[in-house]
Amino acid sequence: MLEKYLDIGPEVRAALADGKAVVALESTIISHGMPYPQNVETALNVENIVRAAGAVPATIAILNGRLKAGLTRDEIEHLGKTPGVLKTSRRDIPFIVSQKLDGATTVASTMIIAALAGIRVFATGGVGGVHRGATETMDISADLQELAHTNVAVVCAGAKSILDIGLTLEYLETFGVPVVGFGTEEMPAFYTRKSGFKVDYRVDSVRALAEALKTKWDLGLTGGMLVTNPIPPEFEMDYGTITKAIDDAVAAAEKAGVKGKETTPYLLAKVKELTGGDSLDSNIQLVYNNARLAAELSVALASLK
Ligand code: PSU
Ligand code: MN
Repeated sequence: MLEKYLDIGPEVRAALADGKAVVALESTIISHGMPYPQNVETALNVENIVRAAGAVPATIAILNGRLKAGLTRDEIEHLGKTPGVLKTSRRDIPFIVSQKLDGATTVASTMIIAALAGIRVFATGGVGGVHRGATETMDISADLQELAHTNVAVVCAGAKSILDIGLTLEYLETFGVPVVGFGTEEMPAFYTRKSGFKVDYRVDSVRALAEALKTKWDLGLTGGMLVTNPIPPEFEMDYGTITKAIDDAVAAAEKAGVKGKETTPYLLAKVKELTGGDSLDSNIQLVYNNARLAAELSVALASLK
């Protein structure tokens, strides 16, 4: 049944069959999160970082209506330079697939396809969350419901303050999603190591993280875990600069009447524009840092009996 929809790349398939470490990677970050050619370059470097840490990368997308776990270099290049590839979250999958379209997968849909393929660890930059003003707009990313239900650990650099980080944490608590700080008590805020909010658990070793995940799933506690990994200090942005850019981006989005699935890409692009490219450098570096940790986590998880 699954073969009807899902293609697992040969390298990924072999690793999964041997019980070896595999790391899922998303593709909305390629098509909507970064400009060409940095997006393609970053996606390929991320794959190499995962390999160097002893795991197999599985970049995930929908191509020509096929769910893909593991892309070729040409497929990554195609996603990176084709304008208008559809941002695909959970609700979009049936249409992108049945109409044989290309879709760049968000955290939510990457988790879905990873789980179908049997991949348990996923690295990205930032996750979606509860937007500022959500008490009025009800704009809450489908990523959070996916974390509530789908058994994939997501390694990220925390949440951007384009979101309401406090409400995002409340929402995750309600749905039983553990939020872990890797080497930190404080939830990182993507471009900065601090956000002013505490994580639920600080974990200092990859082994301890793998044991917590295994325990969760052994006990039938379905759903994911949000592993937040602070940006390395040397790539951190100035707090005042990024906060101002984000506030201005949120105000611009409101003024322009941006809604629905356009909101996050609009805010990301605006922040990039307002910080004159500095935020892109930080963004790339934190993704590399997350890829490394996810690969180590996946290796540790594969070694637990
Ligand atoms: N946050 C980022 N970078 C991103 C995204 C979010 O810092 O690239 C992307 C991810 O693919 C995430 C999606 O899953 O945006 C969330 O979109 P929405 O808020 O529409 O659910
Ligand atoms: Mn939304």
